[in-house]
Amino acid sequence: MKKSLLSIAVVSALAMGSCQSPVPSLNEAGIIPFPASLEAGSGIFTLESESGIKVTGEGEELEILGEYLATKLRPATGFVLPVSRESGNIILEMTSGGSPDSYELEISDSEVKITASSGSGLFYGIQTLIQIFPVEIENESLVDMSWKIPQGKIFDQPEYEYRGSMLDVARHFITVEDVKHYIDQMAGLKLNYLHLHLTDDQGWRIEIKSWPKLTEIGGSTAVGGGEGGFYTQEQYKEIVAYAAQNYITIVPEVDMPGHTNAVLASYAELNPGVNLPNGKTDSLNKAPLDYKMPTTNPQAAELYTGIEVGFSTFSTELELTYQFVDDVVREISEITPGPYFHIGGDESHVTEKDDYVYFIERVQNIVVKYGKTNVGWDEVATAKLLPGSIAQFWAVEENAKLAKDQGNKVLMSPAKRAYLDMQYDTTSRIGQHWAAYIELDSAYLWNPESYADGVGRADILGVEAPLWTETVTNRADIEYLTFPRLSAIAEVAWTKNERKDWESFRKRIAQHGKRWDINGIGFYRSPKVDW
Ligand code: TNX
Repeated sequence: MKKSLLSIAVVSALAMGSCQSPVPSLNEAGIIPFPASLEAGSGIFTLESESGIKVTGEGEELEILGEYLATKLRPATGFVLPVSRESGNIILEMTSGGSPDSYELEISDSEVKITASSGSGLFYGIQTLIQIFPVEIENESLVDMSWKIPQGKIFDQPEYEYRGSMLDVARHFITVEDVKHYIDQMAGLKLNYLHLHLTDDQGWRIEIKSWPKLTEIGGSTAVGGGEGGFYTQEQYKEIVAYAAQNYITIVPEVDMPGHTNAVLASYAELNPGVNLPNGKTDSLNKAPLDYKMPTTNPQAAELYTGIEVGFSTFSTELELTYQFVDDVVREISEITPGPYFHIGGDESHVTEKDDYVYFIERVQNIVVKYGKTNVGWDEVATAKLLPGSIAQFWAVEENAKLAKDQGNKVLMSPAKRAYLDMQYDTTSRIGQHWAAYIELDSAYLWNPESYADGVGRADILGVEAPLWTETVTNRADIEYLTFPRLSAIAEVAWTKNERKDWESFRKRIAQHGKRWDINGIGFYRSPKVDW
């Protein structure tokens, strides 16, 4: 019995070896996002048991990057792949000069060499190299096959400096472990900013030591009435550090003055007394029909577990509101090394226009006081933005234009293309469709620089794909809505528009599907692709 099992294993291993598909040319390797320039050679390079990784140039990062690459290649190959300064036929070289995030990758018959002038550049070169290896490289255990890759040369650099995604950890809490898993996927796509939507009507998800009831009360539930959750500051730091190891910067968001019911439920003294919608709104994204002007109300709001938006607001006249904002921005900024602080500012339907403008202008200064650059949803451009502030376009083109006219940059997240919570089609098991149904080709086929009237290349900081989580409760839900669309958005953000090609993307993404299968990632099998 044992023997026959063994011989079946041997035979199938041999068969696998002999049937192994021919090495595709570098043009056909499933590289996503597609590189800035690529020249396919004719030969192949073979990774062997004697191979090693040699790091050269200045910087302690090099050893870490070498180990990172080795860790990716060891399990499936079973090779030792020592990392050293002395020898190895996979070379990571840090040079000086060159634009940040750019790298060169050269594969010859005897060696593979990645050259860059920054850690991020080398990291991106490593991601490309991993994608050039046969998909079986993703396996956690030994695969008996030869590890051949096509020769050629790549020079690569991103079109946009900000390439991001957002997780709404407020509507449903997302655990540290799941955020890290998301970061792993982002890293493979050369995305470099993770925006965390930390607060909303349904939940407050970050410990604030000077206002402890925010998490105690405000963090205690979620959409649908689940148990909620929050990150301690230590856990948040852990996410920040994990992201940094993956060359990803965290952008924290505290959404205000609307989307603040969780705060108003935690601290009565901050509640101006706009009451819950009580189901009296007619559809998503509309203010409550029975809205009345705020009155002073010493009662805390009730916790909210529905999915209406636009019914809550801070009092913009109350001094305590600004003390609160100051404390929150200070505590979060202290544990956020990245340059940005997102103040939300969307859908404040029950804040008077003048009050809204006053609030945004005042809060911008608090953010700057703590050394950060403001980011806000496009509505913030109806206020006078500080120089350098960023407006995140999601819905209203005129707002994006207002930001540009003030000399501010725009982050592109058009809901009709870049919202990962939109359904693919009418049969999608979760998601919303108020903005659009977004099939994979729709997520791919748009050009940030011609999308919003009057907003051109020079006005755009980058592209971000947000995942709102009203209908998302676990990792499987995240993966179903995110993949393959996040790969499409990553290419929109990295690759120049003239080098994008849907037919080529369709083929390349199919290879990623095989990788996701090996990694147990439950992606949406779009009918637009032959998986
Ligand atoms: C609009 S996008 C919102 C969010 C919702 C999302 C659902 C934005 C700035 N506001 O509050 O979660 O729609 O798709």
